Amino acid sequence: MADENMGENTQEDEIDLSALGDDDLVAQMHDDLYDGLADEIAEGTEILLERGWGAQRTLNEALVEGMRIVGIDFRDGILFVPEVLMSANAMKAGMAILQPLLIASNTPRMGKIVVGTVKGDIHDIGKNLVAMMMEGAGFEVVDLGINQSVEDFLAALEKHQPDILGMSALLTTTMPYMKVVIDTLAEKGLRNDYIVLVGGAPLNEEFSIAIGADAYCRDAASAVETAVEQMSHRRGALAALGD
Ligand code: B1M
Repeated sequence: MADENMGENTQEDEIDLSALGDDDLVAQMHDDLYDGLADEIAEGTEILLERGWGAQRTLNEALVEGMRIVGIDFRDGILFVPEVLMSANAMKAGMAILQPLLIASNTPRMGKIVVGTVKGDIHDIGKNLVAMMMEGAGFEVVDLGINQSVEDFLAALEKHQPDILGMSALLTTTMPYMKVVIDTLAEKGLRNDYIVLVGGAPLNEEFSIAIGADAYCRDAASAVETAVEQMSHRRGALAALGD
């Protein structure tokens, strides 16, 4: 008897994501993100989009919120690096589907940004989201990736001549490196050539002022807003100089 039931139990364990209502599906996606199930996250993302959810809502409510929950258990020692890497991988599977939708093809060019995660830091999900949203808002984005030294940033600024330098740091031990980059720009007389925006979970506005950045960006949406604002100030100031 026991043997006969075993197959049934396995089938019952398989959840049909498309049969779930929106709230249950989102809750299930939080669980799947927690368990690092990339295929299920991709499937859930597609289902929400098919049901008319916008890319931004899907990103915020299903993916970013799921990652926030992962972060709490990581902090509390319930999840460890290998598990969180799998969650990050699952998050990226969802983001890959949303990326083209967040990037409108016909938006006018707003400016150019070079963005990277600072030296010693390999967190890239938040930075990738910022890059994606900036691109969606019409910025040309050069994404340098993770673990970027001051030399890497300087070389990229020289090569790409952006309007904005964006730096990301997720660790309290790596956030001071942003000041190293800004101080080096100042020493070389380059600081005023770029708008410097910084972001990452442990930062705040006070820190950004203390290190001499132009602005702190709480999240990807505020990074876009701030970039647009700063670009319009910069263009205004340049126009005034021309008068
Ligand atoms: Co790490 N990790 N991690 N981790 N990790 C944190 C950051 C931590 C807060 C977890 C915790 O304890 N609760 C903690 C830092 C504690 C501290 O410093 N105070 C921590 C730690 C300790 C570590 C290790 C040291 C763990 C270890 O090895 N013992 C290690 C360090 C490795 C290193 O970098 N050298 C480590 C490793 C990892 C993984 C590799 C396993 C993985 C990263 C995978 C990857 O990114 N590819 C990982 C993850 C996933 C996290 C958490 C769980 C999630 C981060 C994330 O992706 N959030 C994180 C906990 C948390 O933050 N709640 C944690 C989602 C993302 C959308 O948000 O990154 O904040 P966020 O980005 C936002 C904003 O901050 C802002 O916009 C983004 C989008 O809205 N923003 C910017 C970010 N960058 C910006 C740049 C801008 C503008 C806005 O420029 C203009």
